[in-house]
Amino acid sequence: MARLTEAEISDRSPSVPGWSRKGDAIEKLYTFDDFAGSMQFVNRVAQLAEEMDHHPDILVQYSRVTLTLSSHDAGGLTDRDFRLAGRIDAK
Ligand code: H2B
Repeated sequence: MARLTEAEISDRSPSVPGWSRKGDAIEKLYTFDDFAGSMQFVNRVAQLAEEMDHHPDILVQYSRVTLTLSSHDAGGLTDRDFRLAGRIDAK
């Protein structure tokens, strides 16, 4: 899948509120009450990632989870990153 152009990335960014651009990736921080809340969220993200065959980098820091999305095979951001970000925040 082709990398998105800078113009395409700017167009797509408003569709994923809270995600910020970090170089070749987009990133979002989620906060929960405790570690169990973080892990429940991470398990839901893992299910979506497997369904879509697209996998975020996941950093768990007790009640904080940082997700970083990039398409490693394409070397940058693609439609798959924005679709997964949208699904993660859809429910
Ligand atoms: N996830 C992400 N974030 N980037 C990839 O390039 C990628 C992936 N490639 N998940 C997929 C799996 C690829 O390795 C398999 C074979 O489809």
